[in-house]
Amino acid sequence: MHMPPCSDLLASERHLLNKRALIVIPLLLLVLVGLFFLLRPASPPENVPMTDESTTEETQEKTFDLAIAQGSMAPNEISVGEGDQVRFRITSDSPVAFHLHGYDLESEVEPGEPTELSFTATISGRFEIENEQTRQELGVLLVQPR
Ligand SMILES: [Cu+2]
Repeated sequence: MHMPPCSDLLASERHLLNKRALIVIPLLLLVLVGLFFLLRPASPPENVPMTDESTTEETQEKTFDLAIAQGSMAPNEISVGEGDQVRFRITSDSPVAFHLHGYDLESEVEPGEPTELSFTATISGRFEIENEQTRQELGVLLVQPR
């Protein structure tokens, strides 16, 4: 008696299926990895430049602590951008008539009484800050145009 041919046939078919699986599975993995790399970098670059633009173009709120001692102010140069909301917090060791030229804002500052001066920097340019009582220059405000 001889062996039925079917077992031989099955064995060769199984062998063929294994061969196909060896080719198809790595191909599927390759496609999945390719899709992963194609889709992954798409999201971050869209968000990054947006935040950079908003910080350079939008006006800002800026607060400066200005300390006057023995007739001189620190810092004596204040730089802002046109349209910025500016707030000065001024302290002095002696009574001072704080006068910002150009904007023509004046504030009396007494020792031990921090005084606030708020304004919008609508005019660009270089403006003198003076102690109106002594006619001494305390510093300058620089407003950069946009
Ligand atoms: Cu003045």
